[in-house]
Amino acid sequence: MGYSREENAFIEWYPRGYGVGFKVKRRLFETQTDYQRLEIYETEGFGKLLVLDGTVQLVETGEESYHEVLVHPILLAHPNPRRVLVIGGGDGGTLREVLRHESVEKATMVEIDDGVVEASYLYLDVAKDLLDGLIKNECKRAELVIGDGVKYLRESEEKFDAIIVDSTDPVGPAKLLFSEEFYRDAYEKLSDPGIYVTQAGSVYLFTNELLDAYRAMKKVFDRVYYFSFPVIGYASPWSFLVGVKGDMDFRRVDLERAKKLDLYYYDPERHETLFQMPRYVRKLLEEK
Ligand code: AG3
Repeated sequence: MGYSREENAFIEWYPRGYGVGFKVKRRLFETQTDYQRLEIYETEGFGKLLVLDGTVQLVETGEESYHEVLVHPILLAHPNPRRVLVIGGGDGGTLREVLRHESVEKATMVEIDDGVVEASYLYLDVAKDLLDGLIKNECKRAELVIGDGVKYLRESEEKFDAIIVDSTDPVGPAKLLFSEEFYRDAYEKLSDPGIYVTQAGSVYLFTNELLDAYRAMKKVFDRVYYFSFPVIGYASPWSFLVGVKGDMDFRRVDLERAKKLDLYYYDPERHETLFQMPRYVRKLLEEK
């Protein structure tokens, strides 16, 4: 675990000495926010790189590999997502994808660290215009709340058709987002039908954290699904967990609506390929 910064490379180290890295030209920005250490690098071949507490959050070239897959499968499985909550995701990539769905009337992004929003607006070409609008509170269909997602959800009096957790790993500020208690709050605030998705770490390297989250979600949601996908910049495949409230089948997506989105990375016509996994992971999930 940890990371190394060499003269011209940034490497994130996962357990057992597995590394994911980028050759970098220079570091553009570095700061300690109220919550974490934030760095932005210019990479050689993947645009800019955003790092929080030594963990890779995204590279500009390839961020679709994560944002499309986090957002579109669940919103295309839901019959009519109108109200969406994003927790985390301060770089704006997730919200940007949410707003591509015409059915979405209002989306709220609750990010704990305004340092991430500001640095992403200033340095990253991910969702600049959107972040600018959010900061000025000028977006018609979207709003930004700087605050703790756990608290926000607990105190919210609204219901959401979809809740998307785009967090850092389950340590530090994000730990509570992977707790049974939080899943209960989320379930309560989902409409019926409603759908929840969270990123859930590397399939191979964070298997225990993944199983813990899966087990906790099983206690709360009516159905829980696992899927994984290669994500550029992370120890792939990366896992995602989906929780459903009410009667909805996450194995089916609306291909008519999908056509309008003109996706680059996630392929709704091959939706079933999301569900492939190593046999031992399937066995472990079945045991739970
Ligand atoms: N969300 C972070 C996923 C976790 C990455 N973990 C890691 N590299 N160890 C990404 C935010 C993108 N909107």
